[in-house]
Amino acid sequence: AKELLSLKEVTERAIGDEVTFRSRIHHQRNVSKNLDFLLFRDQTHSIQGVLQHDTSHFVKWVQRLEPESLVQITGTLQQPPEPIRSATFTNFEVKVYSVHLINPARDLAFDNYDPPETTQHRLNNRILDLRHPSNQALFRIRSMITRVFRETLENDNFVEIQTPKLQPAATESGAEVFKVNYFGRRAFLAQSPQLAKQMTISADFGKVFEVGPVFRAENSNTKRHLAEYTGLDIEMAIAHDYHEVIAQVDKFLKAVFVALHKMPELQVVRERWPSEDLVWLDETLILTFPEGLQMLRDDGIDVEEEDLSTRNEIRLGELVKEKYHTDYYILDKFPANARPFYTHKDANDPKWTNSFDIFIRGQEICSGGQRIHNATELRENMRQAGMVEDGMEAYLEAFDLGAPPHGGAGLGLERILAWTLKLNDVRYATMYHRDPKSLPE
Ligand code: ATP
Ligand code: AMO
Repeated sequence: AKELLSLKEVTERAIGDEVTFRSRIHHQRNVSKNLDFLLFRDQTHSIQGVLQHDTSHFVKWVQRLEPESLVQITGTLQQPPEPIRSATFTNFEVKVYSVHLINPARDLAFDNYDPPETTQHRLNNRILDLRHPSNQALFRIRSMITRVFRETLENDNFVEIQTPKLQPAATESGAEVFKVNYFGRRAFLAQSPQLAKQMTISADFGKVFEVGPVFRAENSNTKRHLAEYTGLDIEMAIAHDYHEVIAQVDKFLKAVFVALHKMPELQVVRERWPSEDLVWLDETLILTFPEGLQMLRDDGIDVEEEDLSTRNEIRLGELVKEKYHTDYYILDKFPANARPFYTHKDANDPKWTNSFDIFIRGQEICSGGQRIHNATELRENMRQAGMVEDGMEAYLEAFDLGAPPHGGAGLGLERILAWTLKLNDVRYATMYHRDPKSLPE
């Protein structure tokens, strides 16, 4: 049997070599009954093929093959007539002498050689869309991010955990929770691993992380919200200060930025979604919430101390970029009103909290902070937030056992991708997105 090469491996061969590869027919240009130019595409690369043959019925048969059909090609490598410019093209042309049809494709909703601009049509035909080089590159970048998350945390002795997605109570209070029928009782899909990851710290695991699904019944269509997304969560006992949590998340994100700018896939993604290199500082900028408010006020914006609207967050991102020359920064010390019940207050002024958000290009990608570890204080805070203890019994019992001081953070994987790469819509960053319109009626 002939050795089956990937087109990436083909790039390492030489002119005159015979090669065999499996690929999609990306495009055909039928020149005559004896001459056909083909474009072949596999996961990462494309190659131009020339089919010139005396037996015109063979050429005609190939010309009738649908785009996206899976074929096995044998041919010899030759110099391309023009220099190749695209990041995904091999440096050769292949003179084709054998075409074996492995599996034909049919009823294509669109042509990947010239895909439609409209998002919805592409998302509705996702498998075809995912075959496009831009998505092949994007999902390899996504895979890099989860790998770097695991690597940086495991290096620092974090333990990977998986917590239940069926929960007895809402994990982030809020209304956006999916209810499920749990053997006749009511349960909820986890809006975050928040309660379980904190309980694991009371169980003395010290430092933990999770990569898992997060469910939010966000009944609106925005470019930032999914009904199911992938959460990257950490939780850790802290020695002195919750800035130990910031340092961990910062280490991970910087490792991602460095790895990303080394990946050839970045250029491929940019052919579809143009973006400039992300700019970040060696020493990450940490602004306090009041400092952020002041920057907005100096810009003539009338903002309250309660919280920031998305619009003001984006404006603040622009102001930070102008003043500090960074696309990546941390906003620390959020007001208590804007944060969930488990958030630890600032020891000097309970109006503020030991909690932060992280922004990329003005968009929130992470929330985190120190948690209340004192059981009495936690119950009191829940009461003040108008919460009932129903369904929270196991969580509260974990605190009666004396939890260590701790903090953590949660990042949205799709948001990291969407804003770092300027996809401008989180739906592109997940393979099979869930939003209010996703499932059949
Ligand atoms: P997170 O839930 O992670 O905090 P978020 O972006 O939903 O992220 P919120 O604090 O809930 O942040 O809201 C910030 C702003 O986003 C709000 O001021 C609101 O204007 C807007 N917003 C939040 N949720 C929605 C939504 N489902 N649809 C439209 N706008 C929203
Ligand atoms: P929060 O609710 O801010 O915090 O969520 C954490 C991060 O998750 C992402 N995110 C989303 N991504 C896509 N679609 C959504 N609907 C969506 N909602 C949120 C954002 C956000 O920053 N338990 C806390 C985290 C913690 O303190 O550890 C929490 O869930 O990137």
